[in-house]
Order: sequence, then C-alpha cells, then structure tokens
Amino acid sequence: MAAPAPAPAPPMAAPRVGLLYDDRMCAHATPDGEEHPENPERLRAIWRKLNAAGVASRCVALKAKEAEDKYIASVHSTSHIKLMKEISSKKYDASRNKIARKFNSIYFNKGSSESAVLAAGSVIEVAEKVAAGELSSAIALVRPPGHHAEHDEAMGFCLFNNVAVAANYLLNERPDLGIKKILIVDWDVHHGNGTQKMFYNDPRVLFFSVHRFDYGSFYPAEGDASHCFIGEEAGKGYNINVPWEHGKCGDTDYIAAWDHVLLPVTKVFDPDIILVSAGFDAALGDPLGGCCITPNGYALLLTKLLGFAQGRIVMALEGGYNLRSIANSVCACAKVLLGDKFTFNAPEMQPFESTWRVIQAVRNELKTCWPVLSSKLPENVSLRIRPSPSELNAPSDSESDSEDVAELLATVASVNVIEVAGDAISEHLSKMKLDDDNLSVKTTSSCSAAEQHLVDSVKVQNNASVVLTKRISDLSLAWRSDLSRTDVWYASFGSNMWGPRFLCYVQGGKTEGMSIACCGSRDTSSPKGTMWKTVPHRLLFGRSSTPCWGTGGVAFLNPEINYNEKSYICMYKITLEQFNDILFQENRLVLEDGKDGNVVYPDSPLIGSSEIKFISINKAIHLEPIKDSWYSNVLYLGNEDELPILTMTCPASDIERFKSGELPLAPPSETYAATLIRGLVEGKQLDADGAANYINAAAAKGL
Ligand code: X5A
Ligand code: ZN
Repeated sequence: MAAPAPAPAPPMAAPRVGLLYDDRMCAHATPDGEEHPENPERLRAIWRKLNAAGVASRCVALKAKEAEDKYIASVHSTSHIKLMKEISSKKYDASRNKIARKFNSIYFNKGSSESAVLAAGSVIEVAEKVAAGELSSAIALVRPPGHHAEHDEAMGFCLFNNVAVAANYLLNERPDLGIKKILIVDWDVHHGNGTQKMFYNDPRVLFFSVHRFDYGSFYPAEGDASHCFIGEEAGKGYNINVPWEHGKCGDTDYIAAWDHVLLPVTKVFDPDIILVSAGFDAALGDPLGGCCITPNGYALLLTKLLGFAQGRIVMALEGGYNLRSIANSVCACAKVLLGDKFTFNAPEMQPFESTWRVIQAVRNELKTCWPVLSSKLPENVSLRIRPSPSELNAPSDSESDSEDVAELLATVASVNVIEVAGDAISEHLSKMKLDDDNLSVKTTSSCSAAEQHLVDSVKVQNNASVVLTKRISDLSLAWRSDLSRTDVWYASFGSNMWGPRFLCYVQGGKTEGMSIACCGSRDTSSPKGTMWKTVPHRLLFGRSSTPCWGTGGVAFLNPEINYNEKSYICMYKITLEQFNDILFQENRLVLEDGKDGNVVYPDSPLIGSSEIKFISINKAIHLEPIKDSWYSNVLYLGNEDELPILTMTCPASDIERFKSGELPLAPPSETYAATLIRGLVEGKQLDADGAANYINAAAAKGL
C-alpha cells in the first residue's frame, strides 16, 4: 500500500482587515468651493481605487462612528471641542470664515463639525477592533486629518488629533484590551507636532515621525521637529524625529530610517499595537511634499512594521494630495495587510548622503536611551549627494495630478502581486536592507561633485586694478538680493581680527603679509559695526601651510564649548550675502576661470535664512556641499543686537583628526601670527606682549 500523502499544511487564516470609509467625512470642504488640496475627492479617489482593484471587497467594511466628547477631551481642551463641534452651526454662519483665519491653514464649512467628530471616532472604532482582536489590522480613511491639531488649536488642515484620541482611548479607557504600549509611526511628510506634544512625557507611547525639516523651514516650521526633541521626564527617549534636510527623499531613504532607527527601537520597545499616522504626501507626485515614495515603497515600509505587535496595525489617513498617488499607495498598503506577497524591486537609488548623516545624528541623540542604537553603522555605504537647488525646484513632481506624473507613477506604481508563498518577502527584504553584506562598497566622490554644482557659470570680471568690477548672473542675484537684506555678526578669531585683512574679503585685493589677493564680495560696503568679545572655545592652530600665508598652521576654533577657555573674537556686522562671500573665499570656492582672469562664484549660498534658523536651534551646521573644506562648520555664538553671531571653523570630526595626529597641529607662520597680534593690539584687546603670549600659548597648548 502506498504511503499516505503528507497532509497539506493548514492554510493560514486570511487576515481580517478592517476598511473604514464613510461619505459623511466628505462633508468637510471649503466654504465656497474654493480649490484646496485637502478636499473630499481625496477619500473618494482612494475608495474608487480600492473597489476597482478588488481590494475593498476583501476587507471588512466599517462605517464611521462619532467620537464621544469625553474621549476627545483626553487630548483637547473643552473650549476647543466646543468650538469645533459648533463651528458648523447656524450661529457661526457669519463668523465662520473669520474664525478659520485665526488658525494656521484651516477652513470650515457646514460639514466640518460632523466630519471632525467622525474622523476622531472612526480611528477609535478601528483601533478598538484591532486591539480586541476582532480585526487583524485596519485602515481608517478619515478626514479632516489630525496630526497637526494641538490641545487647544486647529492647524494644518487638522481639527482633532484623531490618532492621539484613539491612543488615549486604548490606554485610558480600555485596560481590558491589554494595550499598555503604543507605537505611533507618523510617515506624513510633515512633522506630527500635535501628536508629539501630547505624548512628550509619556513612555507608554513611542512617537516616531519622519518628515521634511529643511533646517526648520518646512511646514509647520517649528524647531521642535528636529532630532534633538526626544521627549521629557519619563517620556525621554520615547519621541523620535527623523528630520530630512531637503526634498526628493524616496524609498531608500525611508527604508534606511526604518532599518537603522525605527525597527531596532521598535524591537526593544515591543509595542502592543501600532498606529500609523498615514499621510501620503511624501509620495511621488505629491504637490506639497516634494518627496518620492512609490506605492511599492509604502508597501515595504508597512511590511517591515507587520513583524511587530503581532501585526496589529491601524492606519489612519493624514495628508496626501495627489489623488492618483494616494489611491495607489493606500491600495498597495491594503494589499500588504491582506497578506498579498510582493516583489520588491531592489531600489536602484542610493540614499542621500544627508540621509545617512541625519540617521547618524538621530542615533547619536538617542543612543543612551536605546543602547541598540549605539552600534556602528556600515561605513562604506554607497550614497548620493544631495539634490541641487534646480533639481529640488523641478516642477515635474510638484504638479498636482498631472498626466506626466501619472505616467511616471505607472512605471513604478504597479504593485507586483505574485502568488508565492513562504519566505519570498523576507528574502527580498533582506536584499533591501542597508547593511554591509548587501551594499556595494563604493563611495561616490561627493565632494568634488558637490563643488562642481556649487561652482556654476557665474562670471565675475576681474579688472587689473585692486577694485574689481563684477557681473553676476541672474540666478545668483536672486539669492543675493534676498540675503543682502539680512545682517549678521561675523565673528573672526584668526587673521581677520585685523581690520585691513578682513576688508580684503569684502573689497577685494590684499594687504601686508598676504601673498595672494582676494576677489572680495559683490557688496563691497563696509561693515555696519565692529565689536570684540571672548567666547568659551579653544583656539588652535593646525594644518601645515596655506597659499596665502605660506608654511605654518592657521587658526581654528574648537566647535565644542569649553568654559575653561577664553578666545578673542572680533565681530563685524555685515550682510548675510557678504558672510557667504567670505565663507566661499575662506573655502576657496571662488575659482579663477582661466587666463582672462574671470572669477567664478558659486551660484547658491551656503548659509541662507533656513540655515540660520537651523543654527540658532542646533548651534552649528556642518555644510554638506563643502564637507571636505577646511571651514565647513558654521557656529552660532549667540546674539548681539538681536542678530546672530556666526563664525566658521572646522567640523568636530577634524578636531578628532587633529587629536589623532592625522591632521597636523602647527604653529602659525611669523607673518600670520603678526597679523593676529596686530588685530588684537589695534583692536585694543591686548598689548603687544599680551597678544604674542595669547597666540603662542594657543599654539603651544595643542588639544
Ligand atoms: C495634514 C497635512 C499639511 C498642512 C500644510 C499647510 N497638513 N501649508 O498634511
Ligand atoms: Zn502632511
């Protein structure tokens, strides 16, 4: 008798995926039919796509439910709840628009109150069902969105903070469901400022937000979106921000943030449920986001989360403004939750160099709270340089819902559902992981390329005489006229302490002791003020020679504050345009273009207003495009007259190289030292002996 065939493995029970859609949340719209990115068509477009793709019918259909006031009150003030619930009533007909204008990026109509209460209630509804095990996971298609809404304030298209309300509901109202730890993943392209604030002291909720920050200039443009905000008191370490420095981030950048920040922490945190603040405005084609996550990318990010909290995932819609992009992306996510197997095409793109640096900064900030983040990251990761300003402004992906975007998406959006069982996903996933084994070991030479794009076609005519006439392209004039209206204090600690030497950087030419001339700034006007101070930073002399001063070290300030140190700075009040021109000249970014003596300036500033904002919060900025230059680090030394005091020095990594001997520490040449001494004496800071002692002591002390 033949051996009985082995019993087939029991089929895995199909996951029960809740899908909440309700036309009543389309009632919130602009009062007079004005166009707005956050409009009812968003929900309808997603719903149509899910039905057309046969996905909706595979889910458990759910209807919206109103949130009870007492649940909303766990997050919002009584007065805010009252206003949001009454704003649609007759009594506000005359004042509704005026009230809306008091908020930042908010509109109201007669349907707003109902939609807002349903959005909050709907996320409670699905979260409860997932927590109770009635559903494996769920998607709540809600609007208005929620993550910008604060305790007492509507903002950023958000009226109630739907996800925060649901999280509090699970933690405070339903101990019976056993949810003690919640992970909130906010992948909307904007910072989840409201959610961050609500759980800032609360270790029960790990809040993770990855968003465009752009040095503090991207909406909502509050400094608290930076990676330095990690939570407070018991909540310290339970708030994680991954702040991108620019647009164009896509699948690989997000995957890197997942693999090297979110997932390792999540594994340790071990959440009981995951709520996703699922905005899709980081999607390719979004008119507001300027990023480029593909539907496949979202599917992969979500797949990686499914390994935690027993797959209990609740997705709540936040932003996302390209109808096709959001429909395709939600559809891809729904398929993931339904258990469809994907092929993930290994990403062709490398993460940005800035991505790697941001991830490293985040890990560094959090490593004491999460020791798992203190491991060393792979070193020879292949990275690409940040997008150039013109790439960032390229219209192709900021045009709402245009045909070419549709085409672009068609090539990447088709989610390849293949009927394979078992380990196919994990195998593909491991290919995506950014670790040593799987990454090609080649470093694209980022610096020369970066310099290449910085140094564009801006021609400056160099007359034979010391005073230079300049012609600067329209492109660069745009930033120049902008920055010529902002003043800063430039703090010098080296040869620029001597006025005549400093003026060469402004007016062009050279003075005593200098062997080569400067080309100067476009704006040759004199500083509006001069002032001396001391700062708690170590002065050191390093590097072995310079074209201008010959053999010998030049001055650097250790970027690290050290209260045992006292270094002299001579501050000049100049425009931000002039500051950039000095920075260019210090870093030798101004190039002589051949025999006719034309001078080529970079076409974009290194320090613009968003960088200033960033520096004032973070105290320093390492200028990525000139990372291997000597003075790539701009430090913020405080304020004077309400203007920032800025200086330029080496990055902290160079200090390490000085310490290790990889870079030489060297005393200054005689002419260079004489210039510094002259500066200190003529500036009436020290007498000749005192000045010489100060320089010699700094040179002798080393690090
Ligand atoms: C939920 C969301 C964006 C607000 C942008 C305001 N809000 N300019 O994506
Ligand atoms: Zn958003």
